[in-house]
Amino acid sequence: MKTSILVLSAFAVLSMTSIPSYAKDEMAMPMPTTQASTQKTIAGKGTIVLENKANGKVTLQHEAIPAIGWGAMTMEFKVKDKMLLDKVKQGDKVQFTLVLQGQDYVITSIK
Ligand SMILES: [Cu+2]
Repeated sequence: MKTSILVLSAFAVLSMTSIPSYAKDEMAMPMPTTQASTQKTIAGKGTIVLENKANGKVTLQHEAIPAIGWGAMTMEFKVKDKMLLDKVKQGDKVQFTLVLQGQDYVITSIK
């Protein structure tokens, strides 16, 4: 008797926590859930070490990005559109956003 009450309340807690988050996702993005999770935007801050507009790449010394478990580091990113690099130059302090594209995080905005 006690056990079944425990199981029932555990189930109730699970459904209470999972249903609202699904509902929220659907309201925010009218996309399939699988698509939505890969298109999640991550925000970061950093300094431009080297911009390589010709190749659509930029090397950033970025601060920690806890959302994806990264510490601070210097690394090269691809940019989604080379035009994004028009308004930035070496040494600029920037804020940027990333989305996961395949295996790589690609910069979708930088300023
Ligand atoms: Cu990094």
